[in-house]
Amino acid sequence: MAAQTADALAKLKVQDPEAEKAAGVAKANGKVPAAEADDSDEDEDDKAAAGEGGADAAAKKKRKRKRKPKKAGGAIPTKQSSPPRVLLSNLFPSGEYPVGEEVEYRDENLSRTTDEEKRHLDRMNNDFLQEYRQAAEIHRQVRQYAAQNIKPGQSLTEIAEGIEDSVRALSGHPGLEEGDNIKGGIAFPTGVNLDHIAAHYSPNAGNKTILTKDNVMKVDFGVHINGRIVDSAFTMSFDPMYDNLLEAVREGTNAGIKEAGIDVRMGDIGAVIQETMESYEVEIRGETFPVKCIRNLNGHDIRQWQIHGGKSVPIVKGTDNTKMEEGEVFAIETFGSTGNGYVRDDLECSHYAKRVDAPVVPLRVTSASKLLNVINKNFGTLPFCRRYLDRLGQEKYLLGLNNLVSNGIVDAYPPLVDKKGSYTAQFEHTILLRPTVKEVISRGDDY
Ligand code: HZT
Ligand code: MN
Ligand code: MN
Repeated sequence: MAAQTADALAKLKVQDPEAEKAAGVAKANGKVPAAEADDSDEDEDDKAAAGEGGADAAAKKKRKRKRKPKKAGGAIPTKQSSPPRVLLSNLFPSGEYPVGEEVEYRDENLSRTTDEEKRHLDRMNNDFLQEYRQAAEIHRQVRQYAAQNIKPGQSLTEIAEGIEDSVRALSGHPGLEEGDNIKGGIAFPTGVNLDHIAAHYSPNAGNKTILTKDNVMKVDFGVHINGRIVDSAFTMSFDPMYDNLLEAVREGTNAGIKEAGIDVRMGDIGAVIQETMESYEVEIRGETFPVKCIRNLNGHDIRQWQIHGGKSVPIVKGTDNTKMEEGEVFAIETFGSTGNGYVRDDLECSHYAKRVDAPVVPLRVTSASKLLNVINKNFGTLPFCRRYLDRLGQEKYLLGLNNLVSNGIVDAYPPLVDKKGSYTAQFEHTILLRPTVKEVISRGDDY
């Protein structure tokens, strides 16, 4: 059995399936927060209108209609603000979060959906599921605001910080007190990757880069609740010239998601992604380019507190016979390019993460040892960036940070770039291989 399932089993908090049904589960795509769906005021109005409560109910209804909607003074808000600042748990007081897109398994795994033993396993995972769904709903609400409000002329710093402030507010963990990011919050640095930069670019202090109408920007951010990480990304542009590139990659990712499942081989997933994406071409300023998969980028499994668990999901055809397994979580992400379809490390590094298997060694450089304490308290094994150290008040930490990297305690993730002048796009979703169904946890009405 996969580690995640075993971990969830240990908690063994069995929920009453009938109570669960009665509470009603809001659908991610329907976008109905439980706080609104369960509105008791409306229930009373309905009764009065149906003549159920008689004259008393009718009078009550009148009083209610005249009363001004409650404001401030401790009332729990029922809708998200703009920019998003309302704690998500206040929008879902029942603790039941919207379900992602549930997809039945195929072929010999179709019977899992109705299998009693599998349904039992699924119910035992309720805490795990609600944590994932909460993180996913935060991702949807934050990216909806981001996609609608990011405009040419803004700086990449402004854009990244806007997303990060929203994630902190909705997850309730501002991350400025020690250990503040432990229950939930930012799972890894916000990637704001322009044009030929495919991944792992986030501005460091002093970066003055401004987004223009000609850029193709990949926005990749992560939200976690109790270490359950939702990793999802989209691409935005302001010129329809790039539409085919974006569509090729969006469809590549969707093909990969469709193919994914329990006992499915990684190589088969890579093959359908490549077939789908490379059936497109894109014309940019009069020149036609085939859309190529970036062959040295891939998706990955996700474990609790661990953004990559060791399994890779290729995005080109190959010979990887490794299978996906029950209980595993995967980030299905694909990248297309008008360039080489191959990336290399370049530019100043922003992303870092403490290794899960970091050796415990005495550190002779004082700044390294002090920085490691800060990392342990604030990020654990979750990736972080230089800006997150800055806002915690850390100064002159680069020597210490580089020392942790050379000691194999911290990994550096420099930006990954294709050929200069090329354009790259990315779409990414997190999926759960539940015992009964595949749940595309981060699916929204946007992508
Ligand atoms: C590394 C550092 C981060 C994981 C994929 C990814 C963004 O390229 C095995 C396969 C955040 C994530 C990661 F700060 N990477 N997803 N979203 N980046 S990866 C990788 O290093 S490891 C892919
Ligand atoms: Mn990502
Ligand atoms: Mn990823």
